[in-house]
Amino acid sequence: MKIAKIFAQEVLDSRGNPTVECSVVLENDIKASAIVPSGASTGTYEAVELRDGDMDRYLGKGVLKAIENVNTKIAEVVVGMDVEDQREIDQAMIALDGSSDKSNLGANAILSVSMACVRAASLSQGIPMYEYVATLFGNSTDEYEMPVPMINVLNGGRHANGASDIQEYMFMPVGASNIEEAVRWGSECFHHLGNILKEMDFSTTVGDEGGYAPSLGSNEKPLELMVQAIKKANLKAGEDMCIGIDAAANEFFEEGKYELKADSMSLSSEELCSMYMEWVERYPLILIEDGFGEDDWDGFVLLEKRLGERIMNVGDDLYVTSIERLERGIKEEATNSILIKLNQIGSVTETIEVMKRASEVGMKCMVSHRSGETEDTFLADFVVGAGTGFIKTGSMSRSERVGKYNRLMRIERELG
Ligand code: 2PG
Ligand code: MG
Repeated sequence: MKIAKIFAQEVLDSRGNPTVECSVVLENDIKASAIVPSGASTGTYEAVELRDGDMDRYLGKGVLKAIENVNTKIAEVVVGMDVEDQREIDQAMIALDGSSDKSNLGANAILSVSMACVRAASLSQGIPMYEYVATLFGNSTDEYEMPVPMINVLNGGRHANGASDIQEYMFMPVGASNIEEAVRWGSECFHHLGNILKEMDFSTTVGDEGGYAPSLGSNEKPLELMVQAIKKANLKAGEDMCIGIDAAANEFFEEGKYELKADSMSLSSEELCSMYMEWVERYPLILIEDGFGEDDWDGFVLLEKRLGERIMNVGDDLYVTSIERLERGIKEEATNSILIKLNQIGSVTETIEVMKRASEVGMKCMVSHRSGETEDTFLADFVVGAGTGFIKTGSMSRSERVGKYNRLMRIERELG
């Protein structure tokens, strides 16, 4: 079905900052919209999120230029195209932009159109979006693999001022038999953790991704409290429920050292790697994301050599969902897993390309939200269609996070 019209508008993300919502109208009058999210601990090599820089509007964070680009330049190229030609649509926008980092039109402008087209095409075909996404991946539409959620219950780093240096501590219900059980276990552990914090007189206010953000005075303490919460929930730590962390180590890498303020420690890559190894011995820690800074390839390689057989060693800022950086990671055997964020690269087609390449070489893909999220649950359908097994979408609080879990449970019920 041909695209009759596209238009964008400014809406707010979960931090109250402007972001781009795009609507696509087809010639059969079907209309669909999508909203792009926005990160805080962004990697240097991410595609460019176009912001107006006009300090009189939203402290410079307005996205009116990106919206103008959708409504004029992109509309001129995309209107009249077949909405099911996702690759052609994305390629046309990439060519129109002409830069290597989407800095002309803005990755936020391009991705909003790209995502809205996926949703419009699925509506036009009268199928659920996850099914349409499965066809984009070339996956079977008879069987679906539901993802293991990575539930970020303790927020630190750039997502919670004054909390841990490590950005995220996540429950991973690996032993749950389905999403409904995984979500219930996650919620129960989250609330037990809250009670433990309360009893210890720590704050239970939440950070950007809905996890608690207490000042525990140590980066290790959260792991200990999470194990307590797992036990309180009558689950087996390491079997039913495991733990993952996103160090987002780039954010505490200063002049060649990893500065862990909560522990008053300044560590080399090697020392940091040893710290992770101790944690893996002591806790049911099965995943470490961005254990090192985005240019510290040696750090990742070291961790991969030492722990690659035991844990998921995930690159996020390291790869920024870019095929070039992924190829380097494959060559150097830097990690065994990759975090996937649509807005790091800026189009659905390029995201799929990266995920397929990673899967081809046996790497695991974790599809991820951003810390500035929206009510759009695109990600839930996307991960089910992709069938790559993991979704990272925040805590069991705040609707922009829980919305994705709710959508996953609805999909599961729909699939029976
Ligand atoms: C991350 C993300 C999402 P941000 O580092 O993985 O949790 O954070 O969106 O701020 O980059
Ligand atoms: Mg990360």
